[in-house]
Amino acid sequence: MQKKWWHDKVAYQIYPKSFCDTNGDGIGDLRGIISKLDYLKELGVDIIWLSPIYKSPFVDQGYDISDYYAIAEEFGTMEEFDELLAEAKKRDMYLIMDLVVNHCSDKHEWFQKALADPDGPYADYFYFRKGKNGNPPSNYRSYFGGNCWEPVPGSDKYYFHMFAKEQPDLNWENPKLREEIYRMINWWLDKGLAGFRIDAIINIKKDLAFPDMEPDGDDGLASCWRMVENVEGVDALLEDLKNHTFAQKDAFTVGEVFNIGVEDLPDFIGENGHFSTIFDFSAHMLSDGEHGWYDAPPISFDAWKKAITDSQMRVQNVGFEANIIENHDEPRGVSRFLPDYAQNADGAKMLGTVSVLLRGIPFIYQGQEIGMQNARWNSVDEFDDISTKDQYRMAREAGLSDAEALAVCSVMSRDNARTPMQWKDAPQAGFTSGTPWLKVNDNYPVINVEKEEGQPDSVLHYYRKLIALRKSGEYRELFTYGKFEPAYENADHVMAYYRILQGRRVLVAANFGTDTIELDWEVPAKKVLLSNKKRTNAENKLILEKCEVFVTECK
Ligand code: TEU
Ligand code: CA
Repeated sequence: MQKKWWHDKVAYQIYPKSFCDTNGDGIGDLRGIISKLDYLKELGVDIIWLSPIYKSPFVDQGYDISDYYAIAEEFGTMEEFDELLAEAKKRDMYLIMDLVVNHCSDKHEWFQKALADPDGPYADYFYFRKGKNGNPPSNYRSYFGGNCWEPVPGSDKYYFHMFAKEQPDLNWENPKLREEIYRMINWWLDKGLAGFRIDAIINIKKDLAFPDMEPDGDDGLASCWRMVENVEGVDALLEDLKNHTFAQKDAFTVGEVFNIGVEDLPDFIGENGHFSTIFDFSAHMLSDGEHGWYDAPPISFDAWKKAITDSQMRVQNVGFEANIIENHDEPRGVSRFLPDYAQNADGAKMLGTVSVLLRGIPFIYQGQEIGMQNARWNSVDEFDDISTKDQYRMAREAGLSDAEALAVCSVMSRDNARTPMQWKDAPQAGFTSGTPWLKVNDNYPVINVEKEEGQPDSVLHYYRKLIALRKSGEYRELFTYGKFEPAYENADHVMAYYRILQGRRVLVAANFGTDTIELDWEVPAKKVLLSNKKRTNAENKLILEKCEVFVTECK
């Protein structure tokens, strides 16, 4: 396998709106990120992914871009962006941005020109179609609810949007549109970006006939992503994108791609794949309900363990995937994947160890490194997220009470990951001197950076040791290129695996159960590398206490 500069790096996702506010408007900003670069450097971060900071009406929190060449004034200026880029480079850190090109904002000038002339050239930057007998062109439901087709005012046409109606899909069949997108990407790469996280990119290829599909809900509509899953031809578009941009500048790209079959993996992340890597969402897909969050199945430990193991075994002979516990679209991992007795610092350390030491690029989401958890939500009115509000609506339409629907959304809402970063035990957790755009989690007096700096056994100190181990001179190659091999597969509540390289073998083992377990060594311990308990292991047995995680080199 040809070695790449990013193979042994550790990445960190910043959700700028909730990271650090320096001008008291309650909104995180670029100056706030600059002020925390040393904190990220000390954590061991190499690559920083910024969720969108482009000009936007913020209908979908910046994933609705109205000017790809401008920084949203809420976050700061282009000069401050250039300063952030320079400051990151000074610290040998790489910056990647979010590339949102399946759609743009309805306030983008392209779309405004299309509305002004639905038969003109800009209408072909989008999907404008005539309706059928006074109805929308097809019966697709958007990710955020409602029909994917919105009437074009003053015309007999509709426009297509897989997400909110304020996010019209861009027509990638149009070479002029593609050329505009490629120019923009290269403009940002020429500024010095190391690459991109690429949003919802599998959706750019549509079935241009937009055929009606078998309804899958009481609203008589069908989930729009089913149309995308069945259509051929996305590879050609992704190759065209790569060859006109990323490939020319050796950019690092991580695709937000769901449901890639094992037979497609080489095309996506192989030696000459469409992307450098894609996220492993296999554990997150376990909560995909038949209709939505309200009928999402609980995630069992065994299903979670199997998802990760199968993913590692499937990918390791093809390329690398990006491993996550959580991101801005998911609830906090500690609250989602762990039983009540483990939703604490030990649980955070177990999840972090299992994830960061896997084969692939670890992506840590802001706050994961201090063990941040889901917030407590008292009313649906407290949520900001359009997806959460739509899921609440669906739950109520399915007959759930307000309390039941609120409970479901409290577990799954994306806002759980978007409450402000908890810096200290001070008003608004030190995130802002003003009123935060979204409430702070009320557990900030206990879970915050400053407090954990002062606690040697805190999640924060543990993450620093964990990342240092992964990048250490002695083990860097093994954790980057070493083979993944499941360990103790039949031991209840135990998630364990080996990383093996040139005869060296490291065991990662975590006991997610409540009982102390004793297992015969498959390969005896040689040197304990990391543990969240003070115990030393017995010579002849692997012993793991409740919520104990342990990394050891083996003989
Ligand atoms: O998400 C794409 C996506 O399909 C899933 O994340 C899911 O539909 C979404 O989280 C709704 O619950 C990307 C971004 O990560 C997400 O924040 C944006 O809302 C979406 O695209 C539209 O840009
Ligand atoms: Ca601010």
